[in-house]
Order: sequence, then C-alpha cells, then structure tokens
Amino acid sequence: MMKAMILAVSVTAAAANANIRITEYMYSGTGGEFIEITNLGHSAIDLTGWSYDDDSRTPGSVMLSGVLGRGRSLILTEDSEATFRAAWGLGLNVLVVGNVTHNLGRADEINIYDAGANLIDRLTYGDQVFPGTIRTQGRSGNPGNPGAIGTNDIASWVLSFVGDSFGSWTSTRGDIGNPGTHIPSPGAAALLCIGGLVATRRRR
Ligand SMILES: [Ca+2]
Ligand SMILES: [Ca+2]
Ligand SMILES: [Ca+2]
Repeated sequence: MMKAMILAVSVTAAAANANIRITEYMYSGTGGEFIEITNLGHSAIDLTGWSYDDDSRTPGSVMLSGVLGRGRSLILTEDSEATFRAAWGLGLNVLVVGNVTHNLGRADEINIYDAGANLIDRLTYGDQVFPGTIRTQGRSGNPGNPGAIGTNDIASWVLSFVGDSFGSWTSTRGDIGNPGTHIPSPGAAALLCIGGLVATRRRR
C-alpha cells in the first residue's frame, strides 16, 4: 500500500516536472545572452536541486533555485541579475539566475535537469548545422507553435520582433525579446481552453 502510494507520488512529480519547458533563448546580444524556462503546468514547482547545462550535458553544472508558480518563467543569463532586470524592465515575479558561465554559442544545446538529474527538456540548435533555422543574435527565439515546445524541434522556432504574438519589446541595449513572460500561441491557448473545459466538466 505504502509502496504504491510512494510510486504514485513520484509518478505525479515526474509528470509535473515535464511541465517545465524551454520557451525562449538568445545566444548572443548587445546585452547578455539568456534562456527562459516556463512552468506550463497547473501547480507550482520547487526548482531546488534542478540544473542547467549547455552541450556538455552534465546535470549540476548551473544550479537553479526558487519556486516557479503556474505560468511563471525563470531566466538564466550571463548578465548579473540586476543588470538583466534593469535592461528588460523585469519585476520580481520573474525568477532570474545571473552570472551563468556555461554560455551558449552559435551552435549549442540547452539542457534542463530536475533534482533527480533527469533530463526534463532539451533544445539543440545551430543555423549552420541545421540550415534554415533561426540565428538568435540580438533577438530571441520562441517556439512558433505548440508542437515546438518540449520536442527539441528547432525548425519550428521563430525569431522575436516588436509587435509579435509573444509580446516582444526592445531592451535598453537594443535586443529584442520577451524574457520573463510566455504568451502561448493562439493554437496553444485554444487547446488549453478546451482542456480546461473538459477538466471542469469532469469535476462536475
Ligand atoms: Ca553567447
Ligand atoms: Ca556552450
Ligand atoms: Ca518569453
């Protein structure tokens, strides 16, 4: 009985962890490069023990921390936290891990690991390696459709521009992106809405 309960709890935790997704990145800019991860699930997730690494694929390289609420994002950046917040005008509702040293190059990889060192999400990119895909220099990249999230499909990612559906703006240093917020694409919003309706009906 107890064993089954523990198993159920860990399966639930694993399913919840899978809701943490890479939602934006910029490998180079006038300001510091950054990565955004977002909690796309329905409950807060404690990131204690979680970590990031680039293409060296080693859990524990850069530690994350904090509790990421539903719909909230965390930024990893080579800037100091204060510099990044000031450049993009971010409030304290956005978690920022600054002074990250495992930096992104033109062709690189983003790996997010949970506290158990399990790979939770990965994005592999490089415009020379995968011709025709975006080059996030001075403007960030975003998943262009819901299927691009959590599937390591760089061909489906698109560059930010001011006035896009992601709500992108220009930082004080001239970089374009939308760090700290993730607005789902219209398709994803519709799916979430349908999912919410089904869940509501089931609860009744
Ligand atoms: Ca870089
Ligand atoms: Ca690197
Ligand atoms: Ca974003």
